[in-house]
Amino acid sequence: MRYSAFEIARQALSGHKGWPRAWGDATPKPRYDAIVVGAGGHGLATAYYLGKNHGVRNVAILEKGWLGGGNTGRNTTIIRSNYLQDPSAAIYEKSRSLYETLSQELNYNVMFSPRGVMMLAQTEHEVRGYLRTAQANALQGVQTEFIPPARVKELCPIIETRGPRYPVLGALWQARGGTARHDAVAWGYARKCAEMGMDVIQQCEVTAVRSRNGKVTGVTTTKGEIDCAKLAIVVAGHSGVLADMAGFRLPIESVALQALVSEPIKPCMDVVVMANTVHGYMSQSDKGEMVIGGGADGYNNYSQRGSFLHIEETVRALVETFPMISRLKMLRQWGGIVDMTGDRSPIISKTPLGNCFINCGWGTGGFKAIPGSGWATAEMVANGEPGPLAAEFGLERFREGRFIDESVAAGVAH
Ligand code: FAD
Ligand code: PYC
Repeated sequence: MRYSAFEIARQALSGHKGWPRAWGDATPKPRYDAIVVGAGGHGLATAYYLGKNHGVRNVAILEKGWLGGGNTGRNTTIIRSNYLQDPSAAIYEKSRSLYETLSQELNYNVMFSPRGVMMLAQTEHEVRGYLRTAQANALQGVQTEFIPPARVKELCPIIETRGPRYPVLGALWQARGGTARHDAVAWGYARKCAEMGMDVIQQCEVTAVRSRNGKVTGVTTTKGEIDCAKLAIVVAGHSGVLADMAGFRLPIESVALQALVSEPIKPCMDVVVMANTVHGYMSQSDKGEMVIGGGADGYNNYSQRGSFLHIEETVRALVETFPMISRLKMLRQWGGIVDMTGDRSPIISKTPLGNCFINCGWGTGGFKAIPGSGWATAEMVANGEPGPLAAEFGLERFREGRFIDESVAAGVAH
């Protein structure tokens, strides 16, 4: 069923009791052309573009919990493409541009809000870094600019630009960056996958990867054995666990990254601000809550909560730049397990196991990448080889020392 204003009016006549389920409770079939492990944004987008762009529709998406319950439903939803290196700018900008029309494409309101993202420069070092990024972005066709403190204040009046420790010296500004509703992105893709006849199977944990003669043959799950011709592992913080099942190792560390929200207040900020020196980032949700995030834990773990230290540090850091938040009550806090690579760039790659592919390593910054990453991963799974968007993100770069260093653009201290 197409969602529309007309349909809402029609459904109102029957008390809104006639809406069909957005996706069903599928029972696994014995075999699929492709299985995607992980129903986060990246897994669902991979399945969607497999169907839409490549006509591969006999697909199951297996999720051990509920869809979007991993990092996709836990992030602070910042979307931008102001990365330094060419391969990163290409995939993040592809993604950002797909976000522009995603609601129309999925016929599902993902609430993309291109309100503008600024990354504050609060040291001379950051000024030089962001000037360099702005120049690189100009060459890459990504629209960003370096703006002076007066413009920062104009765009975001609640910022204290004068200090005390770190005055604002300018900012890297991307006017078409912004936010989207995170779980709506997962729900929108899931609904379209189901519409194409794919099986979205929740509460179905993959516990083993089966293979013969060096090629994947299927997976063992808590709902039984399922065969497949191709397997895509898209499980973010659990990538190392799945890679272990498939018989290879990854250069990934899993750590907790956390966020918190304040009580709702009246609209006071209509841009997204990342303050990477004092270390915190903030935006205001449509409900009025201030959405706040800080750094990742300094140790590896799988607990989806994060340490208390970071809550205090993040809020303390932000109070310097936004003194008005000192009077806010914080409502709730949560964490997600992010998958970090050494160069802070993702892995979209074939693996040592034949017909088994992996998408991971988005670390602290993969929400913004969901549509572009799904597009690129689907292309790789369908053709057996990475296409132009994914070509530089192969696992072999770690062996060859061909890093794509994005530790500054990642914006989150780790
Ligand atoms: P996930 O959404 O984590 O999905 C992976 C899924 O795999 C999970 O649902 C999990 O249950 C499932 N799974 C795991 N093991 C198995 C198994 N054995 N069998 C079946 N299923 C399995 N990015 C941004 O761009 N902007 C931000 O502002 C931003 N803020 C963030 C803030 C926080 C607090 C966190 C934690 C992350 C943030 N990120 C941000 C990063 C972003 O959330 C992630 O990079 C992105 O969501 C990863 O998506 P995914 O689909 O790969 O992973
Ligand atoms: O990648 O923009 C980002 C981000 C902000 C907060 C966490 N990640």
